[in-house]
Amino acid sequence: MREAVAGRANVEDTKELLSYYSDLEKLEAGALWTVANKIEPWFPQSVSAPVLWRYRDLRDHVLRSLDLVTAEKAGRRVIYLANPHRRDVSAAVGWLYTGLQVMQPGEVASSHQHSASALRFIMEGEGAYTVVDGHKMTLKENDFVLTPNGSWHEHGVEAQGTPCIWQDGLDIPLVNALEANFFAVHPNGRQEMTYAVDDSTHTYGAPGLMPASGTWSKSYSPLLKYEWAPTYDALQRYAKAGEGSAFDGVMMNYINPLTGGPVMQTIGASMQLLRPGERTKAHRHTGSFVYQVAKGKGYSIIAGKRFEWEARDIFCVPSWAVHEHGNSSDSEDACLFAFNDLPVIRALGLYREEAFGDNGGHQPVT
Ligand code: 1HN
Repeated sequence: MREAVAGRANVEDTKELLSYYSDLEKLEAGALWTVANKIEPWFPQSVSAPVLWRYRDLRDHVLRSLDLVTAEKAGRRVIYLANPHRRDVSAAVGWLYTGLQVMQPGEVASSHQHSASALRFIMEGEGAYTVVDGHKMTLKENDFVLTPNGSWHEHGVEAQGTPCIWQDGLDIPLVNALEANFFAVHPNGRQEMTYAVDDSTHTYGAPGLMPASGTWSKSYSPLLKYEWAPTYDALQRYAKAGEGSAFDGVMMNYINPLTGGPVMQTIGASMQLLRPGERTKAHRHTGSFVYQVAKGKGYSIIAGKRFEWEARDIFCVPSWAVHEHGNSSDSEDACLFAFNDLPVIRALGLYREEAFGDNGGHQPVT
């Protein structure tokens, strides 16, 4: 790939050079100028395509898996979402994985740990719970729960519950790309539930408050479950207090309350509210995002392609793709949950953001 720009590689092939390249190749070596323009793009070139996965298309297939495999045999009964250009690494976008997990009432999946960090966003059903290092958390629709890297975790649905479906999000493609992934099955299959049910949220989940005594010694966030009701309430209050962002609407990050930073070392998460008729300005930034529509109906334009979404649909925005979101209702708000790899991008000094064009800001949809 030659480029006629000063500072870029622009070497024409000659007979001598071609034979030189083949000599180098035999020695597992090569001339940088033959690949330099490709490996040093002018701006990020995401391999991932923007994709919308419609829940109404997937839901029946997810439920079908209940009859086809046991949770025991499958380990986890999950339908993963594949990016058409990233099939080799089971990534939904960039280095992020996502899937839909389903469990029957009375089922418990065995406890395990891995180096990948994981999260769940609850989509439907009654009676789901997750246990993380002995902390049992009950889960309802639109609750968000962490299973940080290295923590023992297992999921289940109470016998008197209903089939439950949730979205899993992991950085597993990243951890595998870094060749740093370990996995272990819990020696007893199940963990002891050593703490009061929901103690994490009861202790660390009150906004603006921290327990006056006690210490937290783990490296991960002491708040492991973020419930929907206070999240939605916080967004509505924030919406009353100001305009929010022209690019993101009324958006709040889920945080580790001890650090104020992202929920996990490698994964950040947010919830954003788009007011009735709101349409955000288009922008782009580095970092990959997986969204789930928590509420409402709308559309996103991602890299020039329009996707119409409704509650429970999942879609992705690849790194540096120009994107904007719109709420297509004139009376209801819309909420988008998202998780991303921004903590990694920022820790490596790779965050960049840029406004794109100008659509006049918060324009009503016409
Ligand atoms: C995992 O541990 C879970 O714990 C779900 O429920 C999905 C996908 C890849 C690797 C590990 C879980 C997963 C996963």
